Amino acid sequence: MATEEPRPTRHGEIEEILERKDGTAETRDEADKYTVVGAARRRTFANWLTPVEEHFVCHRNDIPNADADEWTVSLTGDASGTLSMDALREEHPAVAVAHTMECAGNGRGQHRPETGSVQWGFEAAATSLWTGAPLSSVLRAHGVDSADGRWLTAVGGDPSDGDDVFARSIPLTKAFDDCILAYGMNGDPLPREHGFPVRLVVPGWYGVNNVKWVDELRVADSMVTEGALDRPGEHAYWQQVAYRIHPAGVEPETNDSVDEVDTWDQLEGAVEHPYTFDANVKSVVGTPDGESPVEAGERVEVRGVAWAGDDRVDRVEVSTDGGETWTDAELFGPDYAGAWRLFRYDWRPGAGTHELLSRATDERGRRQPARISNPDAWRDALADDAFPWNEGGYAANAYEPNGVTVEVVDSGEGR
Ligand SMILES: Nc1nc2c(c(=O)[nH]1)N[C@H]1C(S)=C(S)[C@@H](COP(=O)(O)O)O[C@H]1N2
Ligand SMILES: [Mo]
Repeated sequence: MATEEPRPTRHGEIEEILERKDGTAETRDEADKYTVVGAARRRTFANWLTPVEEHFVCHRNDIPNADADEWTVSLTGDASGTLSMDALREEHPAVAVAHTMECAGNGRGQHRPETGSVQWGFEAAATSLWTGAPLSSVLRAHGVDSADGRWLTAVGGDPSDGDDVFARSIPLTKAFDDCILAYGMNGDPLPREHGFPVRLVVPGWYGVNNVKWVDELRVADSMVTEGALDRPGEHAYWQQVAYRIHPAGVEPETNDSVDEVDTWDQLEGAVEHPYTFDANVKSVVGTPDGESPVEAGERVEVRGVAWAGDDRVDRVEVSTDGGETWTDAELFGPDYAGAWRLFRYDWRPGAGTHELLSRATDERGRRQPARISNPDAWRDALADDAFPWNEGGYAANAYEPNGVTVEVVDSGEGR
């Protein structure tokens, strides 16, 4: 299957992206398949809005050479018709949504033993304001009025050479609720690596659900299964095989539908091999960034971001002693569904080396686990304050691996 093969052209793509986006750096991809760059500096996580220059990029096939005047989206299944980019802009309301995009593989590089593929630490998360048209408006205009337990499959127009078509399904309830077809990012036209001319934005859900270069939207009773689409190639790889959370050596079962889409509820047992839908609760400290020492006795603002997919962030705690003691941080700034929140904490450190950690709790009382388990633990890890090591390295939200070591010096200049 071509999905398993390296892609030599990705290196050229990465170089071009790094030239346009100087706040990003390449991440190790053992399989040499993906175009992957992530936030180059921890300080990206000290801001609510991520500049496009610092927003990670992740995709499998070459970026299509799209002409917006020619590009169309086919509505298929229970939907019908064709959507042009002109119609998308002129016949539907323009809206903006805030969305924290996190690659479901963010944190994969923290699994021991290693899992292969893209070795992300915490650099594959970012928040943008995406502009476009509500998916509900587009679906209604094309004959779909209600969710009715159905699914929306979005298909990417990235060239797949007849193999592994990039198709992902989300429940139609989510599609109607807050998803958009985006043509703008942070007020600018959508850059080509982020999905020009049109991508799906699914607020609060893992990056993989946010299909770039959309050329088909299909409404059906089932999520995408093999042979479900009217085109050559494999249709279900990205939905039913990749991006599933399971122990080593397991082939996940194919489902037509699942009742529980909250990723954490699935992990707790609602689905045998969970799908990566909404993001698990997580946080990252942005400052201090550990790159230069701070002064003893001065006020140091510990600042970062915390997110929880479809759920609200209820609490963020900060530790400045490697997890021995914890203090509540203050949440501040914008509070939009599907986007992260800023947190802050005033710290007056004494001289020495300090390990800073943050851990967030969502509105349903689910707190980030401390570490990633060993490969045998699977679901039992959850009772042991650990995230289940899984073969694909997905959805990890442990806090210990994201800590920052800060040197505090007494230069005699402080008070
Ligand atoms: N068509 C298409 N859409 C795609 C992908 C892809 O390979 N092809 N990659 C997905 C993954 S895995 C992620 S994490 C996000 C990343 O979005 P970004 O590159 O805009 O940050 O895009 C998603 N959408
Ligand atoms: Mo991803």
